[in-house]
Amino acid sequence: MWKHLFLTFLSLHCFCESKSTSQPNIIFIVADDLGWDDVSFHGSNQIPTPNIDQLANSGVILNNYYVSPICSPSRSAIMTGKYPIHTGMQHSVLMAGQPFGLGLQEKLLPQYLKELSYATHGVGKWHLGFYKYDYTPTKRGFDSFFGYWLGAGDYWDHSEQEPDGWGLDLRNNTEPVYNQWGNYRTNLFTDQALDVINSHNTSQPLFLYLAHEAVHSALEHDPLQAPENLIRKFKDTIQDEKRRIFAAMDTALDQSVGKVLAALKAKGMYENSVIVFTTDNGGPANGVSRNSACNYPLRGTKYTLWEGGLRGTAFVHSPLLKSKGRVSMDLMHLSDWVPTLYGCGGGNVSDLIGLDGVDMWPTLSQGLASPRKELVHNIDPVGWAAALRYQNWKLVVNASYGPDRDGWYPPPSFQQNPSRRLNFSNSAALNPSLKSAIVTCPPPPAKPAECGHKDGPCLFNIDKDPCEHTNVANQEKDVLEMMLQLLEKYKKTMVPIRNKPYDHQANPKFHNGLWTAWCDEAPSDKCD
Ligand SMILES: [Ca+2]
Repeated sequence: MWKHLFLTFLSLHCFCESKSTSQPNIIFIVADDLGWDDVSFHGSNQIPTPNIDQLANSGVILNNYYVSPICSPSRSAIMTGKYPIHTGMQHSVLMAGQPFGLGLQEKLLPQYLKELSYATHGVGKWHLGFYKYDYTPTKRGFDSFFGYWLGAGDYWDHSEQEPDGWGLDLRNNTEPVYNQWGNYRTNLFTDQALDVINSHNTSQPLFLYLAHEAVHSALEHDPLQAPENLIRKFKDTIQDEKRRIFAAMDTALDQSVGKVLAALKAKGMYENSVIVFTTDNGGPANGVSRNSACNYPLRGTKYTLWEGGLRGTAFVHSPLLKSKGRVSMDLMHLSDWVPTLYGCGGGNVSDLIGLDGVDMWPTLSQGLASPRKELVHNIDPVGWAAALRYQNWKLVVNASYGPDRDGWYPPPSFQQNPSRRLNFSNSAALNPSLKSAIVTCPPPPAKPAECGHKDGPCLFNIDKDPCEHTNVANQEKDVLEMMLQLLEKYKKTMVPIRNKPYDHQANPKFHNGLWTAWCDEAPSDKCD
């Protein structure tokens, strides 16, 4: 009877749009550490991303869309629909030997969608905990998972090296995978995603979460890895060797998007699919884990609360969108995906309780005004660096990261080539959405505004000054005061951080060369 009632409810619900007669497939593609200027739809003429551009330009480009500045917090927000300050994931990332993960009391996106009868498959990166098997993807709502549990790894041999160990990190569900040595990760994960699509029983809606490693750096001693044939494509156009290899990594990602689209079309699933593409954080253009990504002209890098760390490259594409081929400037946060996709999949969004995310589907599909007026970028109780938005205003406090991360970093080999804009004028003629997707700013100031502990809070008008050239805290004292009060309000809602000290028993040398759920396999006194 319950099943009958459920199906009756589904038949009455509009799903994403009335055009759809069945629940849409949801294809959620996450790029890792992809910068603002690493896709050509944002203006880069260094690295063409034609497959990504095609979907972005004929979908809705999200140009006022925010992610967390680092991996684990972003992924926790995608999965839970909550700010990291409300799940304990607001400080740093999860390192290999730390016995914690995203809390088991949290309900995750694949669990929400399973309630709506979706098949749920994960491919690629997890990075939300694995010290016990209960924290791994197939215990948390995914029917299947093929990928890695840590934050990064070698693209060819699938090992991950962290300060206290080096071992294999590749899993098929919970089983180690030993036979993919030499298979380039971006292609390997693409092939897995195509297998999911090709073998899918279309009587059921599909949720495919494809979280690439691309374009994250690999191991510290060999951070940039790409197939030689792709690197050669840029031998005449990008002089800087690191940026050239990065361009090849980016190209492999772009090709993956094209293959996924082709598979959806071949299977007859495309017309009823919603494709989301998002980076998890801005590019680490300078400083630690530099991968030669680029956020120019935005300020700052991955790890920082500047726009270069937070303003995410993203779009949504679907034949089900009513108003498409446009750039959305509606404020959006990646915690919005849970309610947006839950509603799109046939769920009643009013059933969702305790989320920070809001249902953005009417905004994305029809261009209706965004229900979101404010968002918390982060509040880190270790050092109290914090930033939040209220409409066009951005407050930044206790944030200072040094000259490698606080500035503006043009792409390596970049030259002020007039064709950069000319090219996009031409492209924009083909699609009027493209031109407004490009953020342009005057040349940056010689000295960035300082917003560290000793400097006092900063205030930026992001609409007028998206590149954070000018701190207007002294000119807009009422706004500043209002936002400081807003920050205090959010501070009171924070939960404690979940991070735990490193456990050396996690070292793969104790586990047959594997990063594994060591607290189940061989519990130490640091396992709770
Ligand atoms: Ca990342």
